[in-house]
Amino acid sequence: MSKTKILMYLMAGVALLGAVSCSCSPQSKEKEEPVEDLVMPGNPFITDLFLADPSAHVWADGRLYVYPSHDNNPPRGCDLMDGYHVFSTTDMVNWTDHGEILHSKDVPWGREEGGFMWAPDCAFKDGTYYFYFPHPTGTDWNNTWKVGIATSKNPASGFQCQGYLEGLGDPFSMIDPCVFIDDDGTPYFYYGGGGRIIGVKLKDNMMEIDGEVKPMQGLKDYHEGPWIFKNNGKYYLMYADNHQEPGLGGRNQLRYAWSDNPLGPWEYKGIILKPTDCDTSHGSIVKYKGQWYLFYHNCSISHNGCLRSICVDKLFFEPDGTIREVVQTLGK
Ligand code: FUB
Repeated sequence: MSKTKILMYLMAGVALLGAVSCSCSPQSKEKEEPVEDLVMPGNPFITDLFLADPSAHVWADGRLYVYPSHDNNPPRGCDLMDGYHVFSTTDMVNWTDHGEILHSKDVPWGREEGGFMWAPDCAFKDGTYYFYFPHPTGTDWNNTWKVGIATSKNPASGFQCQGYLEGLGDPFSMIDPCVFIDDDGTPYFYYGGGGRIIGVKLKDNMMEIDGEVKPMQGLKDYHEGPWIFKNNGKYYLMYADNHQEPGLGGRNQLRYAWSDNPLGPWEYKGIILKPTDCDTSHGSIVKYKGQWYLFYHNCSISHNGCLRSICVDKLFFEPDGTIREVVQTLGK
C-alpha cells in the first residue's frame, strides 16, 4: 500500500473516532425519533396487585418494562412487601404480568423473617440483566440493609441471586437503589432514604463499586427514591421530598435537579409531581417511542398508604430543558 493511501486511511480513522467520541459526549444532542402518540391506559394501570416504586426501562426487544415493588395484602406497614413481579408493554394499554421474579426466600443472606423487599431497579449491560433490590439481613431491619443483585439473561425471568454490593457505607436507610448507564457505557449507582443520597461509579461487572461513595450535593429537601436519567446532554435526578400536608401528615412530592455531571453537584430545578393521595412518592422517567413518561404510584384503589398502585402519565420538557409539572390523571 502506498504511503499516501496509508495516510488517507489513518485520517479517516481519526475522523471516525472523533465522530464516535463526539456522539458520546454529554453535550451532544440526541437523535430525534418520531413521537408515537400512544393512547394512555388510565390510572392506576395495574389493578389486580398492589404495586409501588415503578422503575421503567426500555430494552432492546422494543418493549417497555416496569420493575415495581409489591405491597402484599393485608399489609403490616411496609414490612411484608415481597415477591417482585415484572410487567411489560408495547402500547401502554396492554400490559403483560411476567409473574414473580424474586422472593425474599430466594435471598441466601436475607433476614430470616423475610419481607422488606423494597423499591428495586434493573439495568442491562453486555448481555446480562442486573436486578438491584434493597433487603435487610437482620431483625433490626433499618440498620441492616444491603443492596442485593440478581442476574439473568432475560429481562423478566430466570433471575438468580448473586450477593450484594460491598463498600456502600452506613446501612441505615440503604434503600431505593437506582442504576444509570451513561452513553459511554459507564454505570453509576445511587441509593438512599432517610434524607441521605449516595452516588458512585460501578465497575463494568456491575457488582462492585469503583471508587469512594459520595453524597449528592445541591438537592432541596431530599427524602428518598432517586431516579437518574439523561436528556440532551443534561443529567436529571428525580427524588421524593419530605412534604407534609396540614392535617394529613406525609404527602411526598417528586422534585428534580440537574447537573452536567452524573455525580453532581446538582442544581435544584423544581417539582415534577405534587402529592398524590399517598404519604410516599417514588417513580421513574423513561422515553418510549419518542415520548417521555413519568411512572409513579398512588393509593387511589385502597386509600391505604401501604397498598399502592402504579400509574403513568406523559411528561414534557420545556424548550430550555426544564420539566413541565405533571398533573396526575385518574381513571380512564
Ligand atoms: O416501598 C417501600 C418504600 O416506600 C420505598 O423504598 C420508598 O421509596 C417508599 O416508596
